[in-house]
Amino acid sequence: MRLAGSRVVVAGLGVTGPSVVRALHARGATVVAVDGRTGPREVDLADQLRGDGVTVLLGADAVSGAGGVLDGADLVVTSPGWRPDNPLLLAAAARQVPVWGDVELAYRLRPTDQPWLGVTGTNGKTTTVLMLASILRAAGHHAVAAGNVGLPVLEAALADPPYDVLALELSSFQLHWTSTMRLYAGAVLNVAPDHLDWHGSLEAYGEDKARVWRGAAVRVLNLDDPATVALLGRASDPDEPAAVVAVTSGRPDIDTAIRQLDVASRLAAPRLDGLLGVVEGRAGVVASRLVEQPGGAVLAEVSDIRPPAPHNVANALAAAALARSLDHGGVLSVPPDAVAAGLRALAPGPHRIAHVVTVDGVDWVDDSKATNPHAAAASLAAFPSVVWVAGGLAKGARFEELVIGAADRLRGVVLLGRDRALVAEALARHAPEIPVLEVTGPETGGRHDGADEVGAGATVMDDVVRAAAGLAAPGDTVLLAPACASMDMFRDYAQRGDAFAAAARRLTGVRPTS
Ligand code: UMA
Repeated sequence: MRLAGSRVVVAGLGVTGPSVVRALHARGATVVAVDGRTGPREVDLADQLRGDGVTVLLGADAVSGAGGVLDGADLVVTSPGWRPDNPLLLAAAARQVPVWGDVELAYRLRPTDQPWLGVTGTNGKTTTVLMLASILRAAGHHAVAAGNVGLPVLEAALADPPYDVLALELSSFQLHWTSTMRLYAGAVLNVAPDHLDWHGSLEAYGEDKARVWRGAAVRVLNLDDPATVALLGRASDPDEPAAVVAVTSGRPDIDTAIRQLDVASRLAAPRLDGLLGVVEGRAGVVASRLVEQPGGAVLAEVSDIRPPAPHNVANALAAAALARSLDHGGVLSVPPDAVAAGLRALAPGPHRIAHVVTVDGVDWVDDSKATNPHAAAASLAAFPSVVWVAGGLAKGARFEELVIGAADRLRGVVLLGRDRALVAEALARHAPEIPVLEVTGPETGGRHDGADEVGAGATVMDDVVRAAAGLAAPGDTVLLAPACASMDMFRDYAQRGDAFAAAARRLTGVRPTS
């Protein structure tokens, strides 16, 4: 599609939208940008963009799909969070106006010799792309992590000077709105129920995740996650042969791995071109047609991976497989020792099982990034005796399995947020003996209702930590692992984690160190 002279509607002016507007405007498109919010941030941004000649419409009417916004439109470029059943996007579909996501647009505009590597999965994506970018940089390349991790893909793809390679965290939302995008190599880490309200079903969610493999030369998957193995079976297409590289945090056995893949794909067994796993504390390639040494190669020590929890070892091996695939394919050189160097250079991200403070024998830990039950289960499994702080927006998730799995580690539970009753019900059913305290507070009632006030829950955290302190005994961990999204009370998970950490320090009288 020729962008110059075309009329493009840009849906959303959050983190992604401004990069889309700028890219389109610079290419001579007539841009109409819309956002349902009318807060001071949106008003300021609208003023700036109007100054550049962009039409900006704010408020409920602008995103209703009515009122002529779509008249004459050749294309809609949507921000990732917009649901497919949003009235504006439905109206575009009814008029047969194509809808792209920002990732699709970036793919079409990128330097054509720039390879893209992508990571998706319910959990671990951010950590894995940060590992991947670090490995690529250790190999001497100008590389960056972009996408759901925070840096809009367009900014990375159009950067000057251009990046040699992009390490992309791709959410199911972003993948949903891609059509022609083809990665050089794509990884699926795991698939567990999340964002079901957006996708409509677990199956549709999985299908969108599998788009990370579509047309890729190399498909990487986590063998430890049966749902991912099954997804590979469903996504296998004889017309699109790809190399398959599996990773496991356990001892890798090539025959077992091939059998697992065979079962998943039923008829056409996908090729297994590489298997990465762990043998006696050393992480590396154990069997591979893609590596030079048939006997395998050690890529890193498990102690190079921080934290060395099993799920994180699988993340690191997926990052290693993606990076090394460039080398095997003759695209960019990534020597084996860049893997260990890249992993060692990486500092753990904030709000991911981050230790806040220890007072009176109680550890306070912020895992605000655990925004779904699957992530919270991994987090709870890391501590023997926990006062669990949970709740927020459930996004269609259920909490039964999580509570059953964690019940014997729970000292007590403090619940907050709009959907806390769902967690409370699961606790009442499966762990009735565990004390549960509920904290109520101001809630914005959802993120996209045009409300200007966000972060109204910040003060509630003082009540939360007081309640948690009352339940905790020496040796316990007070763990914020909400299993829910934050946007009912906070701007995002980072603000929720910061509020928790600040309240814990206030309560315990400990000043922040930085
Ligand atoms: N909006 C409307 N109407 C709607 C929906 C949104 O007007 O129906 C407006 C909002 O008022 C807001 C803008 O659209 O101004 C927000 O768009 P968005 O929700 O797509 O979010 P962005 O700010 O563009 O951020 C997005 C990702 N957000 C989501 O996918 C929800 C960010 O991931 C990502 O970092 C950013 O793009 C980078 O380009 C965040 C996230 O929560 C971290 N991701 C989910 C997750 O990790 O679970 C997928």
